[in-house]
Amino acid sequence: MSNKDVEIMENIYSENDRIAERIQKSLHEQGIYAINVMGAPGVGKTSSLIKLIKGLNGVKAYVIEGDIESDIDTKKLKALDIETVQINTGGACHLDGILIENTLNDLGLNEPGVLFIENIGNLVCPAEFNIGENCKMLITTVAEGDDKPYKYPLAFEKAAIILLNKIDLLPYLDFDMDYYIRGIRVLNPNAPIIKVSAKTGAGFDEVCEWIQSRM
Ligand SMILES: Nc1nc2c(ncn2[C@@H]2O[C@H](COP(=O)(O)OP(=O)(O)OP(=O)(O)O)[C@@H](O)[C@H]2O)c(=O)[nH]1
Ligand SMILES: [Mg+2]
Repeated sequence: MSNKDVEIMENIYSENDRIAERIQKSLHEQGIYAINVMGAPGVGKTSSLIKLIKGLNGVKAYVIEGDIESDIDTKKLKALDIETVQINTGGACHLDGILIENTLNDLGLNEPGVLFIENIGNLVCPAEFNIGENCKMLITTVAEGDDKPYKYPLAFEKAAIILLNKIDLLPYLDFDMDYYIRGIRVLNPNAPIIKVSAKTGAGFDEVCEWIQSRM
């Protein structure tokens, strides 16, 4: 990358951070706690949101769904009466501040609660952009392999909480739990790592307690 390219990238990041701060302030004033949900395609982001929103009984929940194409996840959530709006990036691999700011009005946040923002399925780019969230939640799975913290460090480093999903599949896989956790701890000494299954519901009580303690 040339010096000019580096300068342009720095400007993009700092402009995005400025917008993200504005979103954060506005959400805070409205009593909204925002969680940026990151993870590779198919790790169970939408399935986990469904479990979490059910578990956060009594807390008003809103969702922004980020996808490159389609409104499949939004339809799934709306069928469960969860207030959801869709963002389609049409190719971009992550959500950014402008996209979120332009979408918030469509959500009509009318009471305090929690806003889950399901980022584009991608273990790399979403970690680079703040979108006005209070914290980042990373979802990984036993099916992706135990080496992911070593290969895709930034998402693990930035996460305030890490869910290891699909633990119901552990009997069928060679997943070295110690190796996985050691890889995370080098990058991120403190984030809780919670083993969950969005299929059986295991582990989600603990995640809900963590969210409520942060709100
Ligand atoms: N066995 C098992 N399957 C799961 C679990 N969680 C999700 N799945 C399945 O994994 C697939 C993907 O789940 P989604 O919730 O759509 O994943 P996602 O991360 O939202 O996917 P994208 O939005 O496409 O990136 C679906 O077939 C789910 O039923 C789990 O804990 N165990
Ligand atoms: Mg999804």
